[in-house]
Amino acid sequence: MLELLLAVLLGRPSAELLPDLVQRPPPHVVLRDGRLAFTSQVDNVGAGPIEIVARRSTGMRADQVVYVRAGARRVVEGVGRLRYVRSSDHQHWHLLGFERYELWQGGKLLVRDHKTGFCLYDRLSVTGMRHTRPHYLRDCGRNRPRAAVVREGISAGHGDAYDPLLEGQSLDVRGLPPGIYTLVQRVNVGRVLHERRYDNNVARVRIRLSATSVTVLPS
Ligand SMILES: [Ca+2]
Ligand SMILES: [Zn+2]
Repeated sequence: MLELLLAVLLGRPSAELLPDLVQRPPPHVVLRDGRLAFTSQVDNVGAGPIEIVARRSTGMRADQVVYVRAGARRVVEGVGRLRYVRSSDHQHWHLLGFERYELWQGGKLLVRDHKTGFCLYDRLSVTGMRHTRPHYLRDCGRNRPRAAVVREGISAGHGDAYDPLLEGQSLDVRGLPPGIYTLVQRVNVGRVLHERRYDNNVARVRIRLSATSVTVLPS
């Protein structure tokens, strides 16, 4: 607390351990049943976790917990909402709107995603960062639609990735003519989650789309 007070008084950089989310370009893009399906990966390369907590008493409003050195924390209220999702591969609480997917051509937005949200957890370690044990597990209040509290997040040095086979990891491209398009993936749209920086929150890959296949072009 004293350290934080001094940092404020002296105008030094914040003692807050802010996360820094990075949207990685998708290595896998496939065409399946008229849909462009893809991986998406978000790494946290910041000083602290991205942590979301939601309580039944506040209607599952998502609050962000920002950790401060010396064990203190600050809660940023109302950064989003959690929704309980039931489908073949999901039975847990999703943070809505964590990532967005778009298909562009010539400065024109053609298709947007309709994904139901994301369960954040420490799925993989970020290459080149200090290795720590996973803290946020793939739980997200699984099988607890009446949960009193749900906490999810991505630790610093960990990443979360989504498989193209999962529901919502695709865009409807039926009716689009063959050509070159840009697939855009964004994390933390609207900058509602507090981060160290935001300029690394978008990934763009150029793709060549034909009637039967898709190729990722070198950037
Ligand atoms: Ca960022
Ligand atoms: Zn899910």
